[in-house]
Amino acid sequence: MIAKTKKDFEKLKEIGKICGEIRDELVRSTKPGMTTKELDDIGGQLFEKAGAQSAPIGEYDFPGYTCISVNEEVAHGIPGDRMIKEGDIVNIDVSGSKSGYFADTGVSFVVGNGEEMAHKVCEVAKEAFEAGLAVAKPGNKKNEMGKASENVAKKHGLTVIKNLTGHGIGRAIHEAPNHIFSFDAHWDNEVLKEGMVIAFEPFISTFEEEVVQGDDGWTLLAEDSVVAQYEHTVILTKEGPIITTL
Ligand code: M3C
Ligand code: CO
Ligand code: CO
Repeated sequence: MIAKTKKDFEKLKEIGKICGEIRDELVRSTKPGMTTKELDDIGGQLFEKAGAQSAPIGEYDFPGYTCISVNEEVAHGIPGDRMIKEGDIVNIDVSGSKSGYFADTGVSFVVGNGEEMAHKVCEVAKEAFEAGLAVAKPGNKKNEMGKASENVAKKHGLTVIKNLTGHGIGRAIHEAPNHIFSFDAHWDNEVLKEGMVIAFEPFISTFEEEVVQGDDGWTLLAEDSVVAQYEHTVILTKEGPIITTL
């Protein structure tokens, strides 16, 4: 969407704050020995307390309030009886709506102490997000964001997952612009606009460039590499980006 009115900004910030707080609470609650379903149930309670709705459930009938993906699971992991262990790389992706406005945010992190490479991909995913955000200005080409994020991955000897992209958001979880690439998609000439609301979400890998669909019809899997994501919802303005999900 293009945010225009005071109400648009207020409502986008309200649901952004709710999703950001749920994400942070789920990260804090993640302990070895817990199942991903136990974590997701906390997310469900927090959505209810905030008077907000889970977007995966509301928009897609996804079997969970949030998406929780562990190790080889990269995204759209279904909360279930998988037990979280020390050293696991966990992605918590929280998206929701309130009063018809949406937000989407995600983070990957290592539970306790893990392999150095797992910590590194998480840090680089955040750095790739920040590099894209630095050029997320009305009037710039959308592809500047992808270029900046791919350059960060390359600098660290890592790759970007090319078949997962960011997206427009606002009055639905996924809306125009349909794809915000995290790599140099040179054919993409679209220009960023004042008030545009986007979810930018680079996925950084140790060497792969694509994820594959799992047998459950939801989970997106890495075949052999370690992958991390970092995502926020952002309103673009000429005064600078407003991150609703901080
Ligand atoms: N929040 C998710 C979508 C959840 S709906 C099941 C997203 O938009 O960030 C992703 N899209 C692709 C991978 S993760
Ligand atoms: Co998301
Ligand atoms: Co998203």
